[in-house]
Amino acid sequence: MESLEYLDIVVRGWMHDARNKILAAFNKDLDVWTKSGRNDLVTNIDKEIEKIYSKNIRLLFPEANIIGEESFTQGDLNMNGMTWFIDPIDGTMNFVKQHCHFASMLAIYENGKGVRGYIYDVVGDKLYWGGPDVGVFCNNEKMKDPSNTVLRDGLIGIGAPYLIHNFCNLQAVALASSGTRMYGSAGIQIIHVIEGKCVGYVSYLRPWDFAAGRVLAETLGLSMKKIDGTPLNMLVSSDVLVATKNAQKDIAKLTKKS
Ligand code: 2AM
Ligand code: CA
Ligand code: CA
Ligand code: CA
Repeated sequence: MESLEYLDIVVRGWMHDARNKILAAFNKDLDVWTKSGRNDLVTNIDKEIEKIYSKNIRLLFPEANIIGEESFTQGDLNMNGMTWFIDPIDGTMNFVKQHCHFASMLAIYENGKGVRGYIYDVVGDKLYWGGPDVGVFCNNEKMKDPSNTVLRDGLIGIGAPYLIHNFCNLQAVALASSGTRMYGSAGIQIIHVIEGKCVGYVSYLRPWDFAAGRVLAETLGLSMKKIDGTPLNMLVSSDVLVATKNAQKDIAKLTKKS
């Protein structure tokens, strides 16, 4: 990759354009379809934004792998060379029902290593972006590493199905924390962890849900792994725990195999 600094300007521009399209859609009728079930929605805006991101990426990097939620087909996936992950709207249910609490996300990996993550809190107009060589920014402001708070002293984000079904004994984790939060958007919940507003977030996630967050979280000294402490596979959906290093240790003591 030639100039990451230039690429950041370009990608941030794409995301600002996407934001304008998404906000304009609040005043129009949406086309909404269900995917795997009635809780899993996609709209014409999700599809449109992903198409625009893909087209922009292809123009600059014709050879790159693109793994996007709305165009994903299970096939011969690999992470050789450059790979982009696209989640055009993360928290589509919130986009449709609340007009807030959703994000737009992009990530860049080179030979499997995270290079850039971009998570845009669209309604809050806060774009969190960066990577290991530059650090993490919120818009133009450099972020500090969040403090290494223990579970007992912090809020924990948990995906609703995991808490309801007590996956891996997560109800004990919720009880040991200062409180539990659920916002229905992985991107928004990961923002809360990198900002130090929550000590962790755990959910079942797909690669485009956690690709950007992983780059930002690890750059800020947070842990992002499976609940059992094993590394994430960027091409596989799994349980994901992003947390301060201390909270990760506390959670490891309370969780069990499910
Ligand atoms: P999405 O809105 O981009 O689909 C809560 O639903 C969070 O989990 C959202 O970030 C959502 O991303 C993600 N998620 C992952 N798999 C999902 C699924 N099968 N159904 C609904 N949400 C899913
Ligand atoms: Ca979806
Ligand atoms: Ca998502
Ligand atoms: Ca999505």
